[in-house]
Amino acid sequence: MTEKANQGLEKPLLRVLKGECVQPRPIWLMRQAGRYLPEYRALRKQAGSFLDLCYTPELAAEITLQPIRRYGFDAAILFSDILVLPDALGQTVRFEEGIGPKLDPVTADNLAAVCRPEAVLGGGNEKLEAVYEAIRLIRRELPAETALIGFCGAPWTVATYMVEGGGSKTFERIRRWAAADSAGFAQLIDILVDTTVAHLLGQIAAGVEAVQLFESHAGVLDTVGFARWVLEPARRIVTALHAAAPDVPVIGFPRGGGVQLPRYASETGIDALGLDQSIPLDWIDGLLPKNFPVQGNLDPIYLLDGSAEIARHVEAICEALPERPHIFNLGHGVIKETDPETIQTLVECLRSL
Ligand code: 1CP
Repeated sequence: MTEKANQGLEKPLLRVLKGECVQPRPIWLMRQAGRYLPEYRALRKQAGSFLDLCYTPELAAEITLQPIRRYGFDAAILFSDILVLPDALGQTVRFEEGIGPKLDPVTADNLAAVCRPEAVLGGGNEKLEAVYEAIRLIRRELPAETALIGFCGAPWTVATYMVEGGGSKTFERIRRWAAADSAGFAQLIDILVDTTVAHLLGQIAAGVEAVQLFESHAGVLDTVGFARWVLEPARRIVTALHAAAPDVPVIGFPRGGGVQLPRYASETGIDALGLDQSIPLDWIDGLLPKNFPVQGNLDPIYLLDGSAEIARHVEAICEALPERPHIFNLGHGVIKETDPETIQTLVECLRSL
């Protein structure tokens, strides 16, 4: 097949990730599967717990496909969670209704007992195998033009939950550990780098076509911490992925990374940069190399109260990136009170530009 014919067959989202400008711009949304959808809430009730949903391949596959059927997004993102990795490593992870994740905290003293990399690195982890089975089921059902994105939390972000024992506002425990005993804390980050690579390669072998690294808490570190705990682990992960799976693009999403974003793009080796809603698009556009793909960055708050202003916000984002390969997305996840109809409006707005 000629290169041109081949390109014509490639999925729009994957073409953008390889540096092409595609119109209309492909779209998917972070947290596109989840609690704002009545069909998700119905299935969620059937499963015993959130982790049961993640580890039941038929249910995880069905939830992944729900927003694709409704909206025809250009990508499905695997329904799973960044905390399946600590769970697979042996840490106790629970999701409490209305509260969020709760973990028995990892400390310098219990690290070796609580966190067992061999449970993941050997392959054959029952929990992660269920995730890979979900991916195989999804690939069978997915429309030909829709890409499948796999993901992991980046090591720093996953470590925040492991060390704080859940979500946090101050991140005091983890920042103290990293500052006072950086060699000890590096052992946890090293485990997460290696097992993240293994889990992403497992997802790729099962059929995901691109992967995203969610660094949701990049914004709480100073420049020294950002270099050591965000840039360096991402660089190691991307290097290992590119060596083993050179055709699979890696999207990095260092939320709250602000002025560090150009460094993140150039020093980690990622193929595309996810932008949160705080990033001025003209600023980042002027600093990234020509043809370097970006993803984002509509503030999810605009989807909450009706749809009157959406067209204006969508146009402003597209006009700020006139010649940049761009995947339309939010600056963070869909908020659970969002009306599903508003998302339909968003997709129609973008596709009619
Ligand atoms: O039904 C429920 O009550 C569970 C809600 C829920 C859902 C739908 C959680 C708990 N996780 C998920 C799915 C999920 N999580 C996906 C699926 C794919 C999709 O996007 O549609 C993805 C990619 C994630 C990733 C994730 N989990 C992140 C990174 C992205 C982000 O939001 O910053 C993080 C930080 C988590 C941890 C997590 N899992 C769930 C909650 C409530 C949280 C956040 C806890 C906190 O507030 O710190």
